[in-house]
Amino acid sequence: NKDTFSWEEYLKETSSSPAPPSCFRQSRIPPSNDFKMGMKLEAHDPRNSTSVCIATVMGLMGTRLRLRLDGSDNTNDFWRLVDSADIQPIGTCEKNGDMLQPPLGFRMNASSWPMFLLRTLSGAEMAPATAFKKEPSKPPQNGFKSNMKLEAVDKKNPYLICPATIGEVRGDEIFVMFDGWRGAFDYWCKYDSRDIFPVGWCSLTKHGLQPPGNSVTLPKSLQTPPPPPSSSLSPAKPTRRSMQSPYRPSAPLPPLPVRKGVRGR
Ligand code: MLZ
Repeated sequence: NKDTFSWEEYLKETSSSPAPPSCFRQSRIPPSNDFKMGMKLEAHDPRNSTSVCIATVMGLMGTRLRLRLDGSDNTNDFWRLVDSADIQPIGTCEKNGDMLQPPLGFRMNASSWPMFLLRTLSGAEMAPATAFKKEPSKPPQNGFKSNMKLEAVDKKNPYLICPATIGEVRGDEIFVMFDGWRGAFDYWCKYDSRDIFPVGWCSLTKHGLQPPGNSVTLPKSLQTPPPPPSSSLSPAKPTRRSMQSPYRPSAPLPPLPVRKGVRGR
């Protein structure tokens, strides 16, 4: 079937190999997703990670949850794995002697937070403790090598997981290049990022996998090398580069079949 992406064919087509599963901070056997729509839980505010907020499950995809902080608007949804250390059952914060915080950008007056919290939690369906899975430990070292293939979250479109290639390795960081998108979505991240997965993860967890983009492939000699990792002070920013290829075939390849669909953004 020409319209469905197959890693097996693609790896052959690009004469490349997948990064070994042991390189990733992911369970070898993906955890089950036992959450349900509408369930409430505690989550660290992605925009203010020291504060713990109430979140509602707005969607489920594979082993990931689409979350919205209660009291925030609908434009700041974020995704977390069911075995993320960023989420916990309701009551955890209080048990630790902490207080639940309004999200950054709480849409009401701060003085209405205690009452809002009370109302939010009364009668709410709380995600059971058994749905939260233990976060896997970090692999002991960065085992990635350039040109290895993987599946990675597109940070600009975080509902998407896409085929990607390791572009460069520097210390604890890796450069993730999205196949067929000319660098527009590439980023540096730590080797133990929870946003990267071994080849086959999406298929195993029944998460959609976006097929590679259809941008042209340039020979390595014409490609711009990736920029160095950003300093540890600022979060890794995706960097736009004009011309580069997501993969380096051993010989020039015919162009990939053009897939219809929306591009850019
Ligand atoms: N903005 C595009 C999505 C591009 C995703 C690329 N992923 C590497 C769209 O709206 O379809």
